[in-house]
Amino acid sequence: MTETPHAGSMLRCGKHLLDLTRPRVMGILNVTPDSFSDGGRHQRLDDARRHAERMLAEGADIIDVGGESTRPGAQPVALDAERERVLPVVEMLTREFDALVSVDTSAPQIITEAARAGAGLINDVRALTRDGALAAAAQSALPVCLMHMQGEPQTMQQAPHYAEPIEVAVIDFLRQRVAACEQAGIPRARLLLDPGFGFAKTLEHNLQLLNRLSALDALDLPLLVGVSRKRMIGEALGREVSQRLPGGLALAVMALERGARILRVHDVAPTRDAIDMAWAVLQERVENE
Ligand code: 9MG
Repeated sequence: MTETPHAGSMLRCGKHLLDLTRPRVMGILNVTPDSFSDGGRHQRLDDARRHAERMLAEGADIIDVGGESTRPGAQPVALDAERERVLPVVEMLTREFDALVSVDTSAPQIITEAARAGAGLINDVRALTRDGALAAAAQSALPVCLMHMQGEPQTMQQAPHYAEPIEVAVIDFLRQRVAACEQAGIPRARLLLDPGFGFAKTLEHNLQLLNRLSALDALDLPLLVGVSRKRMIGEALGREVSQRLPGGLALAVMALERGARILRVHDVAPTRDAIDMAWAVLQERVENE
């Protein structure tokens, strides 16, 4: 367990200040066609508003808005479609709820436009590797979550392989991306890291990575973890997506104990309770040992 807060435990996210000395919940708001009704722009915005309002009421600290599916096998999305899905939602959530909005994107244009629309955080599963993404993120002045992945969502689950132990591969990759960010003018104090559960990883890789998550302490940056409803739960327990909540809560608590400070989830209320309960136990250990 990470007992001392990171130097960067207060994260400036646009006009919001995120205190990472206690665990935070990031609620997932997918605005992809498979997640929302196709009843037109107003209907989509209404659906997004209702879903976000519920997650905020249940205790979400951040709403992560994404217009590109990154599930294994997913096709890339055209820039105009991503813009049309994401930007009105970011704008609405910041204006109507004053919410801390994160944008799940790899596109430099969306990074720039989302920052203008009020986003407070960039969540990039491609760790700013797209042409122009480093510069756009540097210019936005927003914090960035850099995630580990090998290849692209379309093909990443076709026999993922690592020459070294999985946590070593993840740490090496993230260390290189942190260096690239610093070179591009994004200071370490604006970075979060994510080991990328389910991204180019077998079940064995995912289980090992969770067991060895504390090894990422070597990078001394706050950790974000997403395990909610993921295939690793289905594979380990034989559960369909709709039956994966208990497995996801177990993984979230284990990730918290191994240093994660932001949990990216679909089910906000049960996750809030699970991690707040686990945190109370962990704090007792810190205070009384
Ligand atoms: C967009 N997205 C899907 N899964 C994710 C995960 O595990 N982490 C982050 N940062 N983003 C994710």
